Amino acid sequence: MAELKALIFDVDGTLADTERDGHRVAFNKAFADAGLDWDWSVETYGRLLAVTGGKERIRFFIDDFLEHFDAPADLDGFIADLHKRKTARYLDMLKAGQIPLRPGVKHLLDEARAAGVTLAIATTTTPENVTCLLESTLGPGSVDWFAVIGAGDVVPAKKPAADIYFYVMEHLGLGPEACVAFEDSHNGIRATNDAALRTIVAVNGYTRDEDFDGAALVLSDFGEPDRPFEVLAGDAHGRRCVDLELARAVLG
Ligand code: XBP
Ligand code: MG
Repeated sequence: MAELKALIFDVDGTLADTERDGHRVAFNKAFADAGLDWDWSVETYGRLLAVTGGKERIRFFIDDFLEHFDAPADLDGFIADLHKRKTARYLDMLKAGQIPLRPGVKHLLDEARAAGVTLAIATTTTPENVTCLLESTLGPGSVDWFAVIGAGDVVPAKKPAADIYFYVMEHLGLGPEACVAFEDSHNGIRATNDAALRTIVAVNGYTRDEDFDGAALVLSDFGEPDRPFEVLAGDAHGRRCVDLELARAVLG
């Protein structure tokens, strides 16, 4: 039996259900702030989520969704400015407490900390979004609960590339045999598959019908002792919520 040494968490859609009512709303506020008539509906945003990274997503929208767009000479600069505005709007939403952690997440984090199991984050989102989400939901100092936070542009290729997971394991000094990853999306499981990480998926409204081939377990959410998760695929080993016993069983 391998020894479980670390839990590696994706952020958006996994630690918190941030996309539909968080990032999407912040993007739309930024477009309005910039005087653009762009407005991403829930449905359009669901299609745009095929591309990870906010800057990359804006570019995808311009290239594939707009009939016509008079691109400025410095398109990268234009996109970077829009994304900066969006991040500011998103941070305001986090600071206002508008985005909670998903059920069962804090319970698992607390259990891991008490047991001395290392915590880490591997995400495509912007680093300050991570810091602000943790501090607004878990309080000051919670960023220090995580030994490594791999986020955003720290790697050349975002998910579904496995770069961010290799980055985090390298900085942890651990291999995939000692870690369990937590994801929410097809892009995420593609990344963990390529990093040879055993992965527990907690789906959300946008990702429920995606392909999670390779996941050790697919769940409705992390579950809580009094509100068990629903098992969508895989063996939950008789557990009712995601805990260290389940993570160890998944690691094998
Ligand atoms: C999800 C993403 C991010 C967010 C938006 O990241 O793809 O791009 O949608 O955040 P993950 P930014 O699931 O890996 O946490 O605008 O900061 O990219
Ligand atoms: Mg995610």
